[in-house]
Amino acid sequence: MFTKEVYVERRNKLKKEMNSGIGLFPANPDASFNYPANIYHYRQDSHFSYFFGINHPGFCGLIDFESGEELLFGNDYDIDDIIWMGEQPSVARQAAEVGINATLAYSELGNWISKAMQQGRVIHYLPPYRSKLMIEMGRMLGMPGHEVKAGASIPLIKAVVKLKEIKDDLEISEIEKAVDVAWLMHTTAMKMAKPGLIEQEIAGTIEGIALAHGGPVSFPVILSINGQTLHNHYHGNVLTEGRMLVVDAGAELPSLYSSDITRTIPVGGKFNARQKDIYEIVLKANMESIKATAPGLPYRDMHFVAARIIAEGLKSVGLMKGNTDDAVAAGAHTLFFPHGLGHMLGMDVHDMEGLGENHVGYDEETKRSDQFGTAYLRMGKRLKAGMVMTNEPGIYFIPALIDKFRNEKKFMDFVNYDKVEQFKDFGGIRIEDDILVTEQGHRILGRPIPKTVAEVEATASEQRDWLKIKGVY
Ligand SMILES: [Mn+2]
Repeated sequence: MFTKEVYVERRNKLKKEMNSGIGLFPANPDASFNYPANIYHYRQDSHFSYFFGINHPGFCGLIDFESGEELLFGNDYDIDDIIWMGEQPSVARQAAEVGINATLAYSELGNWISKAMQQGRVIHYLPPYRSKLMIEMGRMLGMPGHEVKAGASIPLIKAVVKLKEIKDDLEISEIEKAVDVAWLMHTTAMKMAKPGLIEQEIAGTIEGIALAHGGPVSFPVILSINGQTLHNHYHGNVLTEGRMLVVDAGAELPSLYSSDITRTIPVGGKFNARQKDIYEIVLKANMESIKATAPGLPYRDMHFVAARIIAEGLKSVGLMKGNTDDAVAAGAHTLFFPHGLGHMLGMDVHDMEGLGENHVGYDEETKRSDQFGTAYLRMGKRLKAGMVMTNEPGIYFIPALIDKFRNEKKFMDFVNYDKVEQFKDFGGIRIEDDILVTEQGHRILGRPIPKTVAEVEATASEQRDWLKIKGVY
C-alpha cells in the first residue's frame, strides 16, 4: 500500500471530475473453486485498490460527489476470525491509513444506499464482473443481479479512465519493478528451453519466480511450442530441436501493478535460417513501431507501422506479393498478424478493460475498425505522456486460417499460398515490450530483456542457475 496522501489525492481528483451523485466502490469478494471454503488467491478489484488501497474483501467505499464526504463500510473481525486468521487491524484503523475518517459496519451499506436512493440521489458505479457482486449489488440497488452491469455509470467510467490512463512516477516505478521480475522469468525460460523438457516444467518455474517476488503472475502463463495459437495454456508438450517456444508472461506485484512481456525462443538455443528470417521481421515491426511512438499520435498508426513492416518483410521472403500499402489496406497481413499491436497496462494487465475496451482504448475521434484482425486492436486512441501500453506484434502460421482464406480465395493478389503451405509447421513468433509514452517520445520500461537474435541465442545457450528464483529488485 502507498501512503495515505496518494489515495486522498486520487479521490480528490475523481471528485473534480464528478460533480453529482454518489460513487459506490465495492471491494472484490472472495471466490471459491471446488467447495465454498477453498478459495482462489485473493485478488482485490483494481479500481477499489486505486482509490481505497485496502487489500481485503468485505469492504465498500462511498464518495459523495456533492458534499465531498467519504465513507468506508467494513466489519471488524470477531474472535473466530482472529483464531483462524490472526489479529487484524480495525476497520477504523485501515480507513485512517488511506485517509478516511468515517466508517460504518458493512451490514449498514444496504440501508444507507436505499435511503440515498429514496432521496433521489444517483448512485454511480463501475461495471461489476464477478457474479457474486452482481447479485449483492442488485439486492442493494433494487434490481435483478443480471441488470446491474448495464446500469453502470458512463460518467464515472469516463472519469476513471481519464485519471488512470495517465500513470504517475510512483505507478511507473511499480510497473518497472514488475518488468524486472519478468526479466528473470523470461531469461530463465530462455535458459531452460532445451530439447527434452516439458513445457510445464518451464511454465511452473517462471510462475514460481513471480510468486517469489510477492505476487502471482499477472495472467495465466502462455507458453507453448505451438505459438501459432495466440493464447495457448496447454503445457504438456515436450520441447524438440527445430521448434520455437513462445512465452507470454508477466508478474503482478503486491501493489497489483503488472508487466506483460513476450519472447520467442529457439529450442536448444539456435534459430534456423527460416526461423531467423521471420523473427527479424517481427523484431523490426516491434522496434520500428516503438521508435514511432510519441505523444499526440494515435496508437492505431503504430499498429499500421508494424503491419506494413510485416507485409513488406513477408514479401521479401516470398510469402506475400503485390503493393504493400494495398495489401495492408485490404487487410491481407491479418492472415499472419490477426491481432492488435497492444493494450494499456497498469494494475490490470489489460488495464481497465472491464470498463469497456471502447471507453479505454478508443476516444471520440478514434473508433474501432470492423476489419478482421484489426478489430482486435484493443488500443487505437491518441497517445498522451504518462500512458503505458504493450507493443506486441507477431507473425503466425495458423493452418486452419490459411485453409479458410485460401478456400475463400481471399487476398489472392497479395498472398503466395503455395509458399505459405510450406510454413504450416512453423508455429508463431511474438515479441512484446511494455512502453511508456514520455513528453519527448517513449521509453521501454524495465531491465532490458534479451530480444535480438544474438541476445536471445546467447541467453538460450546458457545453463540455468537453479538457485536464482529471487532478488531482481
Ligand atoms: Mn499483452
